[in-house]
Amino acid sequence: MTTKPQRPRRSLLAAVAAAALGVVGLAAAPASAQEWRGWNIHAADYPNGIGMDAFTRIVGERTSNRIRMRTFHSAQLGQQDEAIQQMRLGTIDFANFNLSPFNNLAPTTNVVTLPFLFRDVGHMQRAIDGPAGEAISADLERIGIIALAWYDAGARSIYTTRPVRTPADLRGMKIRVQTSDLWIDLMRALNANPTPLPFGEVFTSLQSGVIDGAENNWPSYESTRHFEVARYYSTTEHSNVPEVLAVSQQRWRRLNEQERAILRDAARESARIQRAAWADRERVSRERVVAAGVTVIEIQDRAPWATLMEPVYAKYAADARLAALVQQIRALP
Ligand code: BDP
Repeated sequence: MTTKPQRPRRSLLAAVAAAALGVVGLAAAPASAQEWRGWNIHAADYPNGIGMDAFTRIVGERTSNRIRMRTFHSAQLGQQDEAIQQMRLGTIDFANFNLSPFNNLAPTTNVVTLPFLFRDVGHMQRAIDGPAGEAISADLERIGIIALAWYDAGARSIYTTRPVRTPADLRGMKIRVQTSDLWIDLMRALNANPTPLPFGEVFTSLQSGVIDGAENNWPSYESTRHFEVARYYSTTEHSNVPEVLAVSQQRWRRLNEQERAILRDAARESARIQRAAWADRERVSRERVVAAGVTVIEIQDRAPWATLMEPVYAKYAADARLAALVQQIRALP
């Protein structure tokens, strides 16, 4: 555990006693030497790790290391649902999250998870850098998370241990999803059997036959080596849910305006770096899995898939506020 700044209300006596006992974690750290802990589910060389490392480097430089940040890559600090809880409690200070694990906590994140909503990456970026991002930031702030910038996560497609060409092929197959009601309903709408599991358990679950498939973008499919056990990748491209680079409200509250501006700028710069790295890695990951003998099933006609998604829209975009956001996103160029 890192040392945390002392709470102002603690009595001097308690502080002295704690110091005398050498209680780790209770001793006061000078405000000038903050050490922030960052969570990343991916490896350091994944585009998101590259983006986060740029963020921490820029913040260090611009605050003369007054704010020192360290990212723990490869889910060293736990899986994503625990990490979200830790961030709300303030034991993780910053992180990059996919927005789907917030679906049950922050309603507007459902909108950007909705299947077949975005026409392409540009459309997704205009939404998340604009109206969707604003609405989601407000929602996340209510649960103690301050959104600073948005990362790309490409299109998610279904990959399986048996070939899937049409929605009918998915019937009854156990498909891993992120922990989100929307994702469970989405898979049900496709007549699959949704199985929520942490990202870190997907490989062994595929291997042991607990699940028959999962869904993700090219870089995650490749970097996790899921492609070694699920050999069919069907380009359904059913969701383009983006990601957030965020800090915990507990930390944010203690920053002054100048420091906040530094963090916001650094986060935006890191997003530019992540997005460029993302575009490259999508191509490279696809090439790698194809070279490794994966069968890519090109889904030419997505209409039969999209039609089945009506119940998902009826349930998750029915609320007036969310429906308005969907309309606003659709109206974007
Ligand atoms: C990846 C996201 C990561 C998610 C993972 C998942 O970058 O944040 O945890 O998908 O499916 O694409 O759990």
